[in-house]
Amino acid sequence: MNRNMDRRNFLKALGLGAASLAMPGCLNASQRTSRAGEERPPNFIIIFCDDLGYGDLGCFGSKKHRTPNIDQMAAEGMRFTSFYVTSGVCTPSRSSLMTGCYPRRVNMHQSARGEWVLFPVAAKGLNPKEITIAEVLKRAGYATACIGKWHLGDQPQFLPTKQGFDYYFGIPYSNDMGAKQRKQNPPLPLMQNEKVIEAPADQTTLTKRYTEQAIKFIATSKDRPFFLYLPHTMPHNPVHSSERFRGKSANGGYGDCVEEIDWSTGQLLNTLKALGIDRHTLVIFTSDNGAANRWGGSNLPLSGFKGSTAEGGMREPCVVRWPGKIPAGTACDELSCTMDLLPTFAKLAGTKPPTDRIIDGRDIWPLMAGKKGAKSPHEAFYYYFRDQLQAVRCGKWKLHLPRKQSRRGSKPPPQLPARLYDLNVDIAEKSSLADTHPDVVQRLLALAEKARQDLGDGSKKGAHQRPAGLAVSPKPLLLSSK
Ligand SMILES: [Ca+2]
Repeated sequence: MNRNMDRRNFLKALGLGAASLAMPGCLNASQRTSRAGEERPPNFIIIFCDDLGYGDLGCFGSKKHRTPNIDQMAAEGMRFTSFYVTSGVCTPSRSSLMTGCYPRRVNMHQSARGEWVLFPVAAKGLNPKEITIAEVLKRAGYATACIGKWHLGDQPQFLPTKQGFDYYFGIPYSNDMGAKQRKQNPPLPLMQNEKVIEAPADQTTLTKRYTEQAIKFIATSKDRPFFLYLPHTMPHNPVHSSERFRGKSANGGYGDCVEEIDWSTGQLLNTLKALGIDRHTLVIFTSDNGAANRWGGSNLPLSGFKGSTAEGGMREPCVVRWPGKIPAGTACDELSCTMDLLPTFAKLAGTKPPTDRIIDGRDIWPLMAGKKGAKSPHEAFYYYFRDQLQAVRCGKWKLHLPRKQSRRGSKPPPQLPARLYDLNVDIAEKSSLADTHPDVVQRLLALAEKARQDLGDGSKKGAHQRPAGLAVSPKPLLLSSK
């Protein structure tokens, strides 16, 4: 891109005239505070894929997918190689990104009916009383937008616009939850703010439309700090991509999606450069959980898949870029997680995370900044599957707790023994050292007990859980009649 291309020409090249920049919920030029030339709080962009695996990007070892833009982002920034989500599935994982808390803390570890995620017309939703990362930043003067898949409640009181986002464009839950897959469900809704604008959503153009919406939001918000949360619908199955990418990758429809997301990421980074805000913007690229054991994704070299507490279910590829602030071409293997983004962003925005409640995340700016000797702020990290605590990590050690297998069936579930892995040398969790390191097992069991008391385990409640939101008579999201 020509660096001298001015904003108008750039936007024209993207097919975005000035008129198309008028977006509901965004302030106009006279309402904005220009901070150009001053040391100002950074903009934040979180690109959050759905079910993208640890081994699905070139910069994380994929030989199948062409991801030059994300690889370039990694070359200009930092790869986090021990970056976790708090669950192997969508809803609980997203509740942690939004609140900086474990899913059980905010009671979003399963649906009101005990399912592993929320389904359409769910009674449950992220409690509006929780203070989301968007609310923290909005209170600090940020423009905020959520563009993509939400999945934290589809009732009016739970939608993004009620959780700190000025603007919302996207689908409220997974792309396999429409009437096509389950007859009792409403057609998959595409929403703008609180209104269904298309049903069923044309999924082939979703990534493209999200990208256009994201660019519009960035352009409209460029003179004030902004927070863009871009939770892509892809590459969650059923995979769809626009014509330009369809059938072009070496890995079927899944690879097509990944390559379109890579293109999308390049478009956003080019937009930041063209608008002159590249050096004012921290961009994070990661995923909500690991790849599933079918559909074409890869978690290699990790073992396990989406929905499990193996590393492959919960350790995500993560790239962080902020020119001039995050050292280029580096990697960080210290344990960190999506819960850390709320306190980290709060600090960088010159504000504080909520102080009236427990926040599990910690400020990881020293890690991102490449501060010499910086260590993970977490004594322990807990791996839950639905309501069950299944594993704990402390430093290089990961202990899979002895437990009954959760699978239901006619036979009694088998008892699983404790398994201990040194993740520094055994990232694929192949050789248990439980027998030779009983002291480490005891130490991690004690940490697990702390989590049980605090967050709960199975039907046992924790001492410091907070309630989810609950709708009395949930209704489907339908295309409004004109
Ligand atoms: Ca997911």
